[in-house]
Amino acid sequence: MKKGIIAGIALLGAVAMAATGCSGGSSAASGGSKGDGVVTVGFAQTGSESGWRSANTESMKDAFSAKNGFKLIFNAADNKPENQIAAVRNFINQGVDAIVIAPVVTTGWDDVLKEAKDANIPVILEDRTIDGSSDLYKAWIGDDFKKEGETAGTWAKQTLGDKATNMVVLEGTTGSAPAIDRATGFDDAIKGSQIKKLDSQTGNFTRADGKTVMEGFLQKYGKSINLLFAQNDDMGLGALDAIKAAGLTPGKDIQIVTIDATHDGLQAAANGEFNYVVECNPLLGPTVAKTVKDVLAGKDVEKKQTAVDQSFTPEQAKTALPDRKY
Ligand code: GZL
Repeated sequence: MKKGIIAGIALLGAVAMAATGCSGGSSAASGGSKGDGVVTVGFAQTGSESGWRSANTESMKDAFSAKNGFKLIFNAADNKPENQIAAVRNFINQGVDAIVIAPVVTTGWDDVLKEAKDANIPVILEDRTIDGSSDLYKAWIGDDFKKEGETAGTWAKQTLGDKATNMVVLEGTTGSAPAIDRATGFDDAIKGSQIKKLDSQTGNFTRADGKTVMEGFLQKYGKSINLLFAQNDDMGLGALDAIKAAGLTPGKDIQIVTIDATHDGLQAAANGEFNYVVECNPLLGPTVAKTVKDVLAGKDVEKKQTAVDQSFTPEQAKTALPDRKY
């Protein structure tokens, strides 16, 4: 499989993309339009669970705008897989030119994606991945969740790993690719350290659930907690409220590492409340839109296009904040 960095794509809110493999384009040589030059795209988004999701939705809506030659039919599934599958079936019934999906969870996609394939409607995945056969979609554009977990875990091991450390974990949406892969990457990275996982529970990538679950951790483990790994900023931000309400100082009594690097997450780092933040760039819209047009024009497209992410200490967060696009 060909692998390389595609840095030359002209993207607004550019993210450098690493590309792997190729897939055959669609047979729709006309560019997919109904003869009016407008490409109709159904986009099945997860919902509006976090700041990251809001930034991703904005990026996608900007990229799939009328001025760029698209008619976007947008659906947010309230993080319910059944809603998302129903939305995709609806797009198929409407005869859209292409379907883009940010899959809430990795499972349950084979049947509806086969229906899309039978209807000759190309599917492109953005953000999250699925377990189904890669023959069922033309391309995936997103971030390397396992690497994000490894980066967070490596920081934790280097910072705390040489002394007895009790950790709690706020997991993302159960069954979602980021929750699965971030946990795998983090756990691999802390192997051999003295970091002990006291508990791990889903906070559904939301602030509210992050706060509630952290309250439970604090009631159960109290001051014995030394480290929180929150699989996204929003759950970490919710946990801050619980930690302060318990009379503890976040970033000191409990060190916190999170993933996303949204504006609020970097602000928490700049304030010294988060100790390390790993980026997961949500500005995927331009690359996804270019991929849709290339597929509809029958061009070969990269099967996997991975955004290049960075990470931030509190000092690096302070420096980065003024120029952040999300
Ligand atoms: C990651 C994305 C995750 C974010 C969360 O690419 O799927 O979903 O980390 C978001 O903030 O809710």
